[in-house]
Amino acid sequence: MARLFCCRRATASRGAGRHGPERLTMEVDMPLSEIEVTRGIVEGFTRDFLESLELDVAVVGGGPSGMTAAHFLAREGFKVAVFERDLHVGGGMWGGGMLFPRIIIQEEAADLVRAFGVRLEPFREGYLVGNSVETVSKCTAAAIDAGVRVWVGVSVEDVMIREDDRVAGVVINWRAVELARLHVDPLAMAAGVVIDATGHDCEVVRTVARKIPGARLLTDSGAVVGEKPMWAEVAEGEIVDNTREVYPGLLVAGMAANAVIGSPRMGAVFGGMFLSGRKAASLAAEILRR
Ligand code: 48F
Repeated sequence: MARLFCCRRATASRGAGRHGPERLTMEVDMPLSEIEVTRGIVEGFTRDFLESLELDVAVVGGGPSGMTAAHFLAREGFKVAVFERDLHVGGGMWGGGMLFPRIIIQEEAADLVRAFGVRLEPFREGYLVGNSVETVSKCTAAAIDAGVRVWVGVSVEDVMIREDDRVAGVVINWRAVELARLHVDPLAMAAGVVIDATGHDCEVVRTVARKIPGARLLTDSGAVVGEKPMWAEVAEGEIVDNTREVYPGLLVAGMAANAVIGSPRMGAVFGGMFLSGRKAASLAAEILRR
């Protein structure tokens, strides 16, 4: 235990503190090898990476919809990983509305969010206010506890396809490689279902639409429509319905669902994101069980 307080040369001369003099003056042998640090990191990473090569579900984007979808799938026992290009998950939640770190959750989603341990404060009838930092942190902790593996700093730049152009996995590279525009070939992970939870840009769906000749999405228009300007009530009213399989093996969740179908954006209102994530999880589970 004392190892935590001192290292070999740091014998305390601070005198008796709250913890008593003995502990502070104890000399501790704490061998520390940079090589073992490196080995621990590379071995742990490699084990997890290899275990992720064949997933049930690959979730692209670690915002509220992606983390929620991943959480519910992991709870059902599916092997699920989230790929997030930032160094942190949470997507657009951290900054709340215009950097005021608060988000609005509607009554309909309150139980779901509270089940992650998040405290919500009732505001007006039907509206609850959450602290965005608390919401991200607790949702993330709950997802990881449920068994979700999260890869940060990793961008999904393409998908794998198989017979009939069915989406069969994700093609990944380091975000740093992407930013530096280095010509480095990516790697790939197979997945029974891919969920595009990339937010406003609906990047995975756009990639499929761009790269598969004649690809028709399973939507009314058959193509990516793009999000409409803000209209929170309509946006939140349509988001769960918009959450669906848009191409064989590819689902959309969250703001990506609204962007693909052509519904409005909603600003710092997040209830629909969580409900959309939960619906994406149940659709993915249905596809996998089929
Ligand atoms: O944008 P984001 O939070 O998506 P969401 O779950 O939630 C939307 C809300 O945050 C907000 C809103 C609510 O009113 O409209 O915008 O739909 O999270 C999307 C995440 O996906 C990551 C991106 O960094 C962000 O954290 N992302 C986007 N493209 C890729 C990606 C990619 N190609 N590979 C990996 N991560």
